[in-house]
Amino acid sequence: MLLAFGLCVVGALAEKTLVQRAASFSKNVSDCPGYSLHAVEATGTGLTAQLSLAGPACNAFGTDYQNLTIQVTYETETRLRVRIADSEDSQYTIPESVVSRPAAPTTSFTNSSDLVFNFEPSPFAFWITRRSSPNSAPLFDTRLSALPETPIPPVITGDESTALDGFSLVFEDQYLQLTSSLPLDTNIYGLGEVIASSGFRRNLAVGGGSIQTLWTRDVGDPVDGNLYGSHPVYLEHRFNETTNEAQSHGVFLFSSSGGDIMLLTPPNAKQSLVQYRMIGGILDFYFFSGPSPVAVIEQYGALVGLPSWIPPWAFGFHLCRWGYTSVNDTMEQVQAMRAANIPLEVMWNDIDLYHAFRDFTSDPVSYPGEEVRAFIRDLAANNQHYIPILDAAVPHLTNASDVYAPYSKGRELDVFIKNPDNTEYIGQVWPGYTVFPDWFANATQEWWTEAMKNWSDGGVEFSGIWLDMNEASSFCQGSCGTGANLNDTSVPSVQIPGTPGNPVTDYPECYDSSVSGPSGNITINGTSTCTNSSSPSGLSVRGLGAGAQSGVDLNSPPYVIHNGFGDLSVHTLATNATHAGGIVDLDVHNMWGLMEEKATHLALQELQPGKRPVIIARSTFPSTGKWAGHWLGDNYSKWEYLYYNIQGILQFQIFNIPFVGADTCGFQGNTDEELCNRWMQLSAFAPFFRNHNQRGAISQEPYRWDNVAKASRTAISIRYSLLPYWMTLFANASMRGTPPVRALWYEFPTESELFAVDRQFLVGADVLVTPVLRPNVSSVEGIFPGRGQVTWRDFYTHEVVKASSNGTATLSAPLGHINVHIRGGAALLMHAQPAYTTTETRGGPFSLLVSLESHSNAFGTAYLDDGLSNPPAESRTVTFSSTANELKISSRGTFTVDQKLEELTILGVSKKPSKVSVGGKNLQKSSWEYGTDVQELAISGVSVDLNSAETVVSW
Ligand code: MIG
Repeated sequence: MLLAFGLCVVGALAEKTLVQRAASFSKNVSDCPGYSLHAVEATGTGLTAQLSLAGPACNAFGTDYQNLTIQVTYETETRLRVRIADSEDSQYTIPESVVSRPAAPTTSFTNSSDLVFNFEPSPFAFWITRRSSPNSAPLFDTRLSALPETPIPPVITGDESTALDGFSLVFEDQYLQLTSSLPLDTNIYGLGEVIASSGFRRNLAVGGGSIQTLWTRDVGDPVDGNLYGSHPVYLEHRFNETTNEAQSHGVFLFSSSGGDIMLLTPPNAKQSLVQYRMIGGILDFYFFSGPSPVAVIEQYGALVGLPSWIPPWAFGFHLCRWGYTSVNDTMEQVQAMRAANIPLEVMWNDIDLYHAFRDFTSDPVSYPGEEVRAFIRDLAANNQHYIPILDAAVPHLTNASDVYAPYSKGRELDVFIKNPDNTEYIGQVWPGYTVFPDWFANATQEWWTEAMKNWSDGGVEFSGIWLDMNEASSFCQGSCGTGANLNDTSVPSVQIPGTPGNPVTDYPECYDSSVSGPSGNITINGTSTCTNSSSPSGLSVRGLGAGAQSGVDLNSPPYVIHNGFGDLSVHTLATNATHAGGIVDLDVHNMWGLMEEKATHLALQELQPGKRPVIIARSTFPSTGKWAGHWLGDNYSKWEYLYYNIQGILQFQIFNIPFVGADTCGFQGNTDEELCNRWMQLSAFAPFFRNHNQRGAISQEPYRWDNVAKASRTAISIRYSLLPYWMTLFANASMRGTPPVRALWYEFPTESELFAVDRQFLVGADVLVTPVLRPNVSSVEGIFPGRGQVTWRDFYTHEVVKASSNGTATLSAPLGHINVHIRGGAALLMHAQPAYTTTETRGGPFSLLVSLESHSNAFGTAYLDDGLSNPPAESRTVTFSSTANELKISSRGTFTVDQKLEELTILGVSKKPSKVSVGGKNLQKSSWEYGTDVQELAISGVSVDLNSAETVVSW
């Protein structure tokens, strides 16, 4: 059967394939001699030294290099680089043109850095300590004395390659291994992209662990398998109960190579381990000293590049599906949303838009260019936007009667990836046989920009771009051109979901379509047939050890990484596909998506000068955030995936790709009313908010069910009122790499009960979201950080949460209600009149919500600009700082804010004031009210100019 490996098709929820692997892993590596160090030289910014192989080559999975060069650079006070490379420089390294990094330091941080590089020469090993706490365990430690002495049997039963023995440094052409010890009780977050069964905090349970395989892969959201993006970076948090000291740091391996990162805690071990097993490239490590988790993420962003500026409209609600059959069908969605009064900001089209699945086209019958243009202009007239899909593969069309310019022009400019013999590399995707842009070729950018321009000129006047299939995905294994009839443009139709023979039949856990009907279109609460609500039917978790199918292909490196598809060329380009300059895809596979994102961003900058490009992409790599945001791919319409949504958002905050969100209501399978209701509400608190659905599944636009419509209106109006807060958080991301969405422990790093919490999240520091993640319940339990020292107020009622002694509280959560709480001490600038679009919302007045901590203080800032220019030419920062009976609003910057602050709500005012004044003038009694129950002072009918340097409000 031609099924596309579970991609876009309804299938098992998670892969269960356990594949045969080489049986002698540990033996190979235990013979490796390691290296000894000599010729150390101090440089102005660190040191360099030579490493030579310390004994006979082991050639475990390739050929050992005799000589290596190590360079240690104290790049800043918080960032240390340890680069180990073959002295002959023949291994692949990522060029500056793909990921540019800050210039080399000009001053010496050798003695001021909080990170200290220590080493022993023979066998060579290094460890990293903190200058500020010299007696703590090293942050990273490759010494054999720090690692287990005896061989460790396979940690994953049945997968011999998870046995460990021999921890020397191995540096071969096709295998690089480095192992560090980690404290037993440490906490690791990041490494990706993954949906981890263990949750946001990675599994380091004794006798187990997890493997992060680095190989970008087009696969519908398996649990614990490698998927779309490759991110060899982790955030580690250590907490000492005795001293109550908490510190975070980060470790990043700058490599595009395929590999496995093993996170393991052997049984009976004294330590946990992280082991890197890379099949190419060099060992180029960066360490970030934190010491707060937010600082680690900022330090990583400063290295790889800060996230792009996001315009306000991108925070609006986006609607998409695969299966809108025509421009009229698409237009009807826009009308239906309007009729239901559910805000719609951005309408999308999937590949239905295309003529014969071809990039840069629109179908002459169902999506005629001029009709698409008229439709998009209508949207624009209503302050709405349009985003179309753009697939990675370009159809290979040589028939003279069927001219397709993107191909013929690209061929002329020599922009496509080649076979080793210099012929065109041919793959196969929706349009049939395809070629793939080679981002390393000289003319590719120019060609891509022009193709995008022609597309837009032809009617598809996009505001932003959706980049799909860029892992890069190809439906055949290896080159499919060889010996094939390339004029055959037939599409492998059986792969398309929703066509006869491939119906979409799945429903959320506990949904009984025989009772509730196959349409799911019911308007009562309680669609669930689960008798108890404890947990949805568990999803099967893929065994940790998947990998090669059987045997080793000549094109496959001897060490078989745990790629979920087995052979590296399955469902993607062949590893020997060749880029300009002779680079083989094996070395750069993981960066194809990033390079396309960069090219698309640069194209948008050229086509829409001065505007902030909006790109949502599937395959990501370090620095993608500079160019694009991300959606979490082909998730399932299942309750479990509603939960996974949260860890996905948190993970991409670490990666500095903060503009992220899931397919709301679920992509694969059919959703139901209740799941869609909860999901619309959760996603209203995610950075990127889009409802997207698979072809052939039941419709799930939010207007389809009355109660989903209602829940959506409520949540979207809160979202739009919080837009100034989102814009501020994202400005801080673009200026400093500060993560907009945070795990609870980031703000409370000494509260160990929070380290594994991933069913709640914080938007910024001050907005705590506690969503319902299971069916058929009307309450939810949440934890309220601060151990009783922090006041959390309900966003809707302003009541203070009364948590039990362990910090938890059970909250009422009927369908249509999402719990949101405001932290004591917060001051949030908001829009007073959330409207149908963000443009209209932004045109209205502001309001301010102040929540005094313990009746005494609050603080907040708001960043304001025109929302358009890139980078912002002018901006303004307004600071709100409050004591028990006074609020100071100070403002600085060059941007002029037209809208006035008209309403202020101050919570935690302990008694009714006798008078209230704004800017020195007493307010009339009718302009303010005091509510004793929730200690709320509500001021209205004022008009505070946010441009004036200082305004004092007192009571
Ligand atoms: O092979 O364009 O993840 O969002 O709807 C499937 C059709 C191709 C995969 C994307 C999904 C999109 C679908 N695409």
